[in-house]
Amino acid sequence: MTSIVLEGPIAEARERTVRLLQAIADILAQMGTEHAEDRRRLQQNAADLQEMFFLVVVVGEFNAGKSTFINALLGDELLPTGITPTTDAIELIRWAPRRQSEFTWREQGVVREWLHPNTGGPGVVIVDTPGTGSVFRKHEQIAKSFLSRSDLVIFLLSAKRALAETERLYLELAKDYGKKIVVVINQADLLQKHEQKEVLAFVRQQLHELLDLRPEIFMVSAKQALKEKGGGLFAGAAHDPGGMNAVRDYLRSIFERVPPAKQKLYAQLDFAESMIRRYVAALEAQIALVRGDTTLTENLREELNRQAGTLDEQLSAAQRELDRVFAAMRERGSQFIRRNLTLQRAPRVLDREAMRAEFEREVIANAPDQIASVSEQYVNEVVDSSRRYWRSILDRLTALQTSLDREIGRVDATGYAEQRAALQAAIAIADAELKSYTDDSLAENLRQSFRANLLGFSTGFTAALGGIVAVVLGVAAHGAVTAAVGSILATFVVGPTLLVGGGTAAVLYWRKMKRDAERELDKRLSALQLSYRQALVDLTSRERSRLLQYGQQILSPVFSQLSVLHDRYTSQKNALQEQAAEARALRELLDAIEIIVDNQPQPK
Ligand SMILES: Nc1nc2c(ncn2[C@@H]2O[C@H](COP(=O)(O)OP(=O)(O)OP(=O)(O)O)[C@@H](O)[C@H]2O)c(=O)[nH]1
Ligand SMILES: [Mg+2]
Repeated sequence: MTSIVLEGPIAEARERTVRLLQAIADILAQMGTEHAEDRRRLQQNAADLQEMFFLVVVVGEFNAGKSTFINALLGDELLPTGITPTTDAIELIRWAPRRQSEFTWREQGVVREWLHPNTGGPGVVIVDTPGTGSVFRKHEQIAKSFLSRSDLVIFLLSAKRALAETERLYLELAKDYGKKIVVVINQADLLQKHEQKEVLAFVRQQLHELLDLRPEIFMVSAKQALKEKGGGLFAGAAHDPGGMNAVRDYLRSIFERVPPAKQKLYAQLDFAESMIRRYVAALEAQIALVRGDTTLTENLREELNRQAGTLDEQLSAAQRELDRVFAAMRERGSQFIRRNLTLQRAPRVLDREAMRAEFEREVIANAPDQIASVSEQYVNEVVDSSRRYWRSILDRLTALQTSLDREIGRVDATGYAEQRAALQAAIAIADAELKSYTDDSLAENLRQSFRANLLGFSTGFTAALGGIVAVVLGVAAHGAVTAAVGSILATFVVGPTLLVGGGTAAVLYWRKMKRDAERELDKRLSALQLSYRQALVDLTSRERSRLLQYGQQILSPVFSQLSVLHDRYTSQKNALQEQAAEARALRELLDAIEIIVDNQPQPK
């Protein structure tokens, strides 16, 4: 015996739908803990589809013989039966390849679960309920919820009792739920043949008049049938004194009518697809967010590069200023040489201290202040622009963080936690950088090194000048001639002889000496000027590399976090889209399954 519900294309579609729902649940599990509720629903639906694909619920007054009837269907005395109200919880008999004689609590004290191979096939569940009107109706709500989920309601009446009020209410409820209802009149053995006919006619009339129902009605003796022990739902007994074979045949025909099964699968596909749509949209929002963050971070990096470039202009302006100061000093220096390197004044030149004082007053003059002000101004510009820069970096990072925080509630908190940590590290470093500019060590260092260089220059040059003159006059004490003027000394070594000779030669000699002195001055000033320029360049490149280093080392983790997130979300989205394709394929499979149109009268 076959059943379309349990074998063939519907069974295949059911298996694939179960896998589809589980696959979506697995993807949600990867997406974080906050989707637990949806995941649970998906898993629940998958389990229902697998285990409770076809739900047959038996209801009726206590003692009508519901449990006995189910045992007769199974051909096995599985459920307890008794003359007093017996069934005190909902009994759920699930298909399994092997009988299990012990039940387990599916829901403690409320729903018992049995496993039996004769329910009809995998996915078919038979549900026994405490009798209507019995003392065990405390599980009313749960009984009703099974009724609402059922695919077939078997209404069991006792042949000895008229339709009770509670039964009528239950029938009405099942009818309202739009359920397929079968009525079974049990305990037929207690009646004579002609009485059976009368009862049947009476029940048929009552159902019609009171409830406007025209269901299939069977008359059986579950007690007798059970004695025969037919081999289960689809294995009718050869000898059938209880009349159960007719019920079995009918149930099988119901199972073969696919529409309810197809509709169930369609409903699950709708459910799966709406889940997929919802989560794909969420992932797309997350991907867009990551892209936005990536753009923000990229802008930051560009700003870093731009910032490193902006100092160039200030640097060359400062250098031009320095050059002007040095040009003026050079001019004053050559005047100083012209004025002092004469025969008359030569002896004065030898007074080193006086010469140095005069040189500092006339040549160096206010150059130190000018240089200090140029360098200070430049340092200030560097500091200002760096401060501005770090401030704007901080602002942007904070904006990024705020946008993250706002989105975290909506999206994947786990993924963003890592991203946020990287960002916070970057913020802390930018903040420390910004604060480091509050003491002006940068300016002070530069100022001090400039001043020291300039004083060294002044002493050095006057010593050199004195050396030149001393050599010329032939009075040079060897100790006075510093190593610094060694090269000049060589030029002037013949001086005294020429001076004694006097005349044009002497004049020419003085000219040459002045030229040499000017050259010496120029050489020294150029070296000094170069060292100042270099100091500014060094300062600038130190700043620049600080910024670039930040860009590489600090922003990189933020970047790599973002790309990790981007990849993760994209692969999750792809996985969901694969499942969407599977759902579409399943829908086509279902569409193609031929259905047997159910011509049986339907309730309602
Ligand atoms: N004569 C006769 N007795 C039956 C038949 N079916 C059940 N009984 C008896 O009726 C009594 C009640 O049977 P159960 O199967 O426990 O009835 P139930 O509807 O499950 O009752 P609750 O669980 O209390 O709601 C038991 O003593 C059964 O032996 C039948 O076809 N003929
Ligand atoms: Mg019972």
